[in-house]
Amino acid sequence: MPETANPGTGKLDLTELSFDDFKNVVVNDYRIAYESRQASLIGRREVLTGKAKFGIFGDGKEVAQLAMAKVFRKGDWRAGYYRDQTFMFATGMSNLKEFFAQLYANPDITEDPASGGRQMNCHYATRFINEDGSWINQAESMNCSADMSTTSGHMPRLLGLAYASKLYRQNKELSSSATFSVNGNEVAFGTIGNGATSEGLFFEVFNAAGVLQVPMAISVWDDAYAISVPASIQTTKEDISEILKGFQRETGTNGYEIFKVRGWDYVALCETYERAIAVCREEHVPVLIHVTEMTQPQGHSTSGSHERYKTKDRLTWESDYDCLLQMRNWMIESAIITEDDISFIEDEAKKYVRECQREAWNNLGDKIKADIDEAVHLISQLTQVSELKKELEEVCSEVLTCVDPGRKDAVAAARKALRLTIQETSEEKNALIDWLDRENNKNEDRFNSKLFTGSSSSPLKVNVIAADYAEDAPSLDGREILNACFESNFERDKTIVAFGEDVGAIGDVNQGFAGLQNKFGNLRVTDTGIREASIVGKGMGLAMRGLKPIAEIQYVDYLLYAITVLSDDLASLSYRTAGGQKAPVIVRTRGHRLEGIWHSGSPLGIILNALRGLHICVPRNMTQAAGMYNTLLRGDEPAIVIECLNGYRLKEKLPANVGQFTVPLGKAEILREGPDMTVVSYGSTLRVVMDAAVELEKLGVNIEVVDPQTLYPFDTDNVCGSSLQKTNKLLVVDEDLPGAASAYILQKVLEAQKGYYLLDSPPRTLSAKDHRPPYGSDGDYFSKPSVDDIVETVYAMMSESNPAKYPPIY
Ligand SMILES: Cc1ncc(C[n+]2csc(CCOP(=O)(O)OP(=O)(O)O)c2C)c(N)n1
Ligand SMILES: [Mg+2]
Repeated sequence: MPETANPGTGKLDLTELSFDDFKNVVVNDYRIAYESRQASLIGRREVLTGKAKFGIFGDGKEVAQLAMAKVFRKGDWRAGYYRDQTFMFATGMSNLKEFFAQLYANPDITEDPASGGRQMNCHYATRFINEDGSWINQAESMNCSADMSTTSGHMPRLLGLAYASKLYRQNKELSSSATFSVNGNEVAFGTIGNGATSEGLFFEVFNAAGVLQVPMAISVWDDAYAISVPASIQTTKEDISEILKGFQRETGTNGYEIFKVRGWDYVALCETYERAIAVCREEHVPVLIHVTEMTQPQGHSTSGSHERYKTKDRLTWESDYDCLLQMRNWMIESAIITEDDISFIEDEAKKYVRECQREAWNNLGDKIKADIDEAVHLISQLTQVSELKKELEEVCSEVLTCVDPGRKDAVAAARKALRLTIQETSEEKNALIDWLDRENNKNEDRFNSKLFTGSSSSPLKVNVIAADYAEDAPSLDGREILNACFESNFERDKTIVAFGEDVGAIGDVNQGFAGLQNKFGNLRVTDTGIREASIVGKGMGLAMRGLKPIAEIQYVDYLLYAITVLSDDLASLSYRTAGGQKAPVIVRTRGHRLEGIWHSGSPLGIILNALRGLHICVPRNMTQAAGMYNTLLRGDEPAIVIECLNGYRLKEKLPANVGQFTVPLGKAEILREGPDMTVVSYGSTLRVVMDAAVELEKLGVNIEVVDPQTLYPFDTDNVCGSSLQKTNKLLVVDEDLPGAASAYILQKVLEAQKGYYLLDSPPRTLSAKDHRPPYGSDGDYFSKPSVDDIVETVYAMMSESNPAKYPPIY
């Protein structure tokens, strides 16, 4: 195998340690790594024998993680991937019992605090909010942001976690935020596999951190493979640190410090991490630590065997250069420990890991067994009074003989018993139904809860304050209303920051932030490079560390460049940690009709489908938008606000309390009353609908126009459904694709609000065409709903139900 890295000098910094202390440290490190290896070996066996679904482990990566753990301090952050169990054990952020609890998908957060059984094994997270949603003292704890399975998906978040340190250090107004940071001395540690460095997110974030000069330490665990695909197909020159050399800082430039070290060389690793993290922490210089010559003793995961694609030579090299074996040999050669003593430690470690595994297995198994016993007991009681004794006994015996049963087996048995006894009534059956109800509630909480934090600080619970208008309230451009709203909030709350492309110097392309950088400084109102994924990731990292970011995506059309971060990471964060983490970032963007294929987007269907876990706000004008910002900036859940791109220069009255009034989320408004038809619309099409309403009146048709204001949550007071009680006719108008957001609205109104039963004619949707909107006013007219289209659609529906009164127009 190639000799690529700088060999260690064989020295560790011993200034503070006696030789005995030093030996103890090294031996303890080895024990942690050895236990971690045992966990990987046993974990794989548990999967292969059917006790767990899937396994991916950190074997072959242990020793570097010991070195990384030595320089990881309280207040620091990790954003990493599924190979980091040794690091998590060495820092104490996780332990073996939790490792196995997660492998077995234990939904109890006291057993698997990272995800409450929701994530695959080795997907780590610490809980940094309390049960009530309040923050823990992050400066006093070690912090791990929640892992994901997507390779490189965590990189944008890593940037944000590091950027928070920069803001805490440089913005003196934040010095009172000591529970989040001590003068920005915290490092954000990232880990990534060599293969995942091929992803765009890696390169985007790598560049951004070099520009920003943030304390971000990226370790690349390089085992020369990404599942079966070798480095030759992944990386130019097969060497990531080699090709990133241009990022090395030089005198007078920004940039990185880049290190390369072998993954089996304990001494060199400890030295390297010591040096790298010192410069990163003190000077806020990002560092890359490229750890080469790592191995995969058991292959990539439990899904296949690496003997299929690695050569014999490679496999032999991997077993010779196994980092544990190398560390062991070095310890014996350096007289740190004898062969006998190390064997003893290994035997003890094996026993201990087994114990942890059994405890985790029994712990979950006992609870499942208790559920099954209860279900069987209740079904047996029912058997006593039922005509279907034999069938019910079979249900019991089936569930009792089930191999490795789960909670679903107890519930499924009860449901089957109830199906069988469909014709019977008895107290025993009622008892079973009650039990099933209780179990359903518990399982709802175990498996379906915490899409949002739902704490007392939820934006859904923010006080509703109406907009207040002075008699002589001035009429301003919409953008000026927003500007006044932002200014007031920035004055009120020093933790609010806004950033995005052109947000700083010119105050965004539509001037919502105009003048605010001058007033609040460029740490609070900030330009960024063109990197949408990083903008959202930055927002996430800042929000996780107690700041209130408004992350701006210039046009909603460019949201797709950030959709992976928004969907995989931000939207799933609360759910995938079972409420252990939150990132209340506000994504500000603008869209709907204007001009051209990439400046008229209204992809609400995409957003609704990809971003459950964010509040989705579609204000019809800038005053409503301001009220939504006022709500969201006082809440603790993430949201996206899509402003109307064609509304910035329309006049609106300035509320006297422009920075205080709140628009509640999920509350629909009736903009115009009318008995003939309910027309639901949102965003820019509302103005078109209102114009159409005037035309329709001339034809003797009076429509009721409902603005849901937010699509998620959607009309929680059933305003649409109630309106249908009066009109019995429903039209949904938007400018998304046919069958996209309008289909979602139909589902809400017809199914959830039971509107179906109120209809006396088929419901309709009127949306844009299947293609993107062409450039120019004619393009707009012929591809998005126009006043004429709306008038004719409404009128046709009226005509259909009463042709005598409403003869066809043409
Ligand atoms: C975005 C994405 N693409 C593909 C995958 C499937 N996948 C999972 S792990 C992996 C290989 C990763 O290799 P590397 O980054 O070198 O890390 P290693 O597993 O070797 O430590 C792939 C392709 C994924 N999880 N996410
Ligand atoms: Mg790899």
